[in-house]
Amino acid sequence: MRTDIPQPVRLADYRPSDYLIDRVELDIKLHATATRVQSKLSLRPNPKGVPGAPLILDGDDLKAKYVLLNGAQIDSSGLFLTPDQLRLETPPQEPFHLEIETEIDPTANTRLMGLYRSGTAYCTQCEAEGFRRITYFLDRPDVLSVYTTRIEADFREAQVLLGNGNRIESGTIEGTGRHFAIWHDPFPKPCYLFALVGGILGSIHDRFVTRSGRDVALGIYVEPGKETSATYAMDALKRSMAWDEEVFGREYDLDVFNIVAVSDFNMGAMENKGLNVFNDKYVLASPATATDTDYAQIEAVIAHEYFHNWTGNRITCRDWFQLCLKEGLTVYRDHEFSADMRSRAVRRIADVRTLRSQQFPEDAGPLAHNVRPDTYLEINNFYTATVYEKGAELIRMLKVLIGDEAFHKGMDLYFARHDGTAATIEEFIACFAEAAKRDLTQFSLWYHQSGTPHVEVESAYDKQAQTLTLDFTQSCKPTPGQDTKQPFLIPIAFGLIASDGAPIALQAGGSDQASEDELARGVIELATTRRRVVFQSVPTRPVPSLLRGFSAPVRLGNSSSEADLLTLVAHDTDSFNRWQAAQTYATRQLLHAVEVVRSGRKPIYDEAFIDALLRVLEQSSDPAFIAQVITLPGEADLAREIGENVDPDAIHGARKALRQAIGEGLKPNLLQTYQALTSKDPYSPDATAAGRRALRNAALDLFCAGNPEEGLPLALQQFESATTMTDKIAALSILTAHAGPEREKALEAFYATHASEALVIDKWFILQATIPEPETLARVKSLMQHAAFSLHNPNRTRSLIGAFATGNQTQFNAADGSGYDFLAGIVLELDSINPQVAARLLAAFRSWRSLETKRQGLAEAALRRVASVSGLSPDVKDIAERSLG
Ligand code: 0A1
Ligand code: ZN
Repeated sequence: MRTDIPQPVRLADYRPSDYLIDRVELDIKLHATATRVQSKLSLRPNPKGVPGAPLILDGDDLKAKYVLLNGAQIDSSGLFLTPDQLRLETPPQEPFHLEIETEIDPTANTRLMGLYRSGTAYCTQCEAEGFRRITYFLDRPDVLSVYTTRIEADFREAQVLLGNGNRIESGTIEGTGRHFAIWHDPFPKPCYLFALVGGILGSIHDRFVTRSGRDVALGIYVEPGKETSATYAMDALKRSMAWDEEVFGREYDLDVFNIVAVSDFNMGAMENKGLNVFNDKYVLASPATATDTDYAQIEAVIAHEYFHNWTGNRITCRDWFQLCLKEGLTVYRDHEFSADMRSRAVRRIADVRTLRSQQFPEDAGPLAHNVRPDTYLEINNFYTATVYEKGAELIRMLKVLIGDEAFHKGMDLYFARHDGTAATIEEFIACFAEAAKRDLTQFSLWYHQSGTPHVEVESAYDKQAQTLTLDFTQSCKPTPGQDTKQPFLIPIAFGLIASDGAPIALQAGGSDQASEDELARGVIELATTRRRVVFQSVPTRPVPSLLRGFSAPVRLGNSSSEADLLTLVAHDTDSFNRWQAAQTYATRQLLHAVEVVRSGRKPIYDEAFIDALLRVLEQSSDPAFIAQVITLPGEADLAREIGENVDPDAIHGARKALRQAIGEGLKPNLLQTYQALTSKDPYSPDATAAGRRALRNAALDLFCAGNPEEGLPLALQQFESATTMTDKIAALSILTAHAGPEREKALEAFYATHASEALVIDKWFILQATIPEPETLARVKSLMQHAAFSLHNPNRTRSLIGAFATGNQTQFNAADGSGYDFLAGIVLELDSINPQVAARLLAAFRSWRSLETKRQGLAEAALRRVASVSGLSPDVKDIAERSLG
């Protein structure tokens, strides 16, 4: 354990390592409680380092058995060894060898970093700083080494032995019941990409021939008996490999690519070279256990980890401040992949929903940080929506700014120039500046300034002069450590449409012109605090469609009239903005209703909005898109829009009332949609079939909201007869939202059917944790006593505790502070088991300052209670202190 007070790490202090490790030979003898790790390192002074500097290897909770320098014992005055460090005072100044043996206990490893046990397997997680929990090392991403790993284990305990790279040897050790495998990875890599797996695992196998003819053996390893549930993941893997060749010209580079799914994992998955380790949630799927959303996520995560082979592994990060170099770029790539595999418009809407619900609150609260941070206390806390999701938006924006051709030229240059190295964001951007022949200095500010810019647009049409004037203003609120901001470079994709929906041709004029280039691309570049753009020869009053496709991660103040919003909903050629216009309209209605509810009155909703939804519902095209349009903004979305003095109960009340009004107003239409989309086809996870299910279930949900007496029996019928988990969980979620004996009966029946499927039971926990009723906290507490619950399993913890804290706005934010107290208590309990997961749970407090005063006080008290405990992990301490900062 690192018990000393954590010191901030600063980007400004970066200097190259004083030593390099060219080769690593590991010999690992797996044992449940006493695994032996022998490490032979070939080191040399780094020509870029300080000559004669001591060699300081990182450790974390290690027990050293012996250390040899060039084969000999080291004089005790020259070697300092603690569980957290190995320090050699005067290392040789020419190449030398170090041999170290450590003993580690994978069974006691509840933090799930380093070598640990999950089910019937041994596995590792080394990013960001887990390798130092296996052996002493230069645990930093800019030290790249070639690894050869020998793994030895009792055959009965681990029939499967996997490592990075290609397997070069294997055999049994006569008379011992043990066997071994030797893996060699020819590609130099940082230690965070090291992995090994040993265990009793089932597997499926396939092949992929790359376009230059490399025949790659693909394997997916899962808990025995679950093999058939890995076939969709295998299919997604092959499609990812083909797509990366086609779209980015990237081929796979080893003869083997293995994926292992484990049930205990802190995050989604990990891109270890040639040996990805996954949270089994992102591998296992069958129609009876996984929803359409699960299938889509599996496809995306499989692609994400595979794409890291180039963006992350072949080119890695110089230091952890550059995390977005691999993560933002790889998320961008997986988004594009999913858009190509499914409906681009629907994927874009889903991605923006995620950005707004996960990243915008981060940017608006005390945990706001740059996409490229410049200081951290605990790097584990920077695997955030800002680094990942906003990081991906920056890449997308870059492409909008410089165009597709220059973007791909820049990517090719990046791959060619930096392959085999550990790079920085500056080096990455330089490739695009060069390819586009454009100065990207102002664009780079996106990486260095936190906060979500706000763009206001005033639009004025002059009938006489036939001109349209658009006045843009940008601003950005202060964020921690950044009181003032320089103007961002904001690309605003746009178009003008007439009130009948016809597109209007663009002609700029006057002194406030949009450039020819801007008009041709349909993108206005807002680079200053204010900008006016005037369009000439506009024959009728147009409706501007702005920020098409969500061309920049900003909040757009929208002063369009309701009539204009309806024009956009009906006619915009940009599907994203059609959806957005409906969301904006709904949000406006709901924000007004929240005020009405707060003043103790009953909200009334505008018929025109409900009519607009009806017209969308009547279109027969793209059910998945229609499902998105009729799904109202969530409670957390509304809280974010309100921004201050938030009352979660009023938001819940307003939203419930609108859902009821829609359900009542569109009763026959919703029922008709529901009935028309019944399918007798065999299950297919493809986007079209999934889209039909999405619309059918969204219609049922609204129907039940307005007509529970007729709706609930339908939901019950669907629950009982469903052949897919999508339909079953949709029905159960409707039943769960209504108190009564049916709910409890349905929940019991669901548990009884799926008790042996951990991933399905996670859904059962989520549903119960998110019931918006005052009794829920007691239910959550009693579910913690359920045999199926364990704080040691991250998926379980997230399903019950995480879902309560982030998915139950009214009960987590209960006015008496009980939700806050509960979470604080759990975080403290979990901190000694798994600090990484504990810290993530604590981040649920990130928006506490936007609450109304009484809740603010209670949330602050709970955070202070956590912060005041001594002996906190750096992970939890960092989140607690920054949240209060
Ligand atoms: N690089 C992985 C994310 C990841 C980060 C840290 C982990 O440690 C517990 C695990 C995974 C990715 O982006 O997929
Ligand atoms: Zn990643």
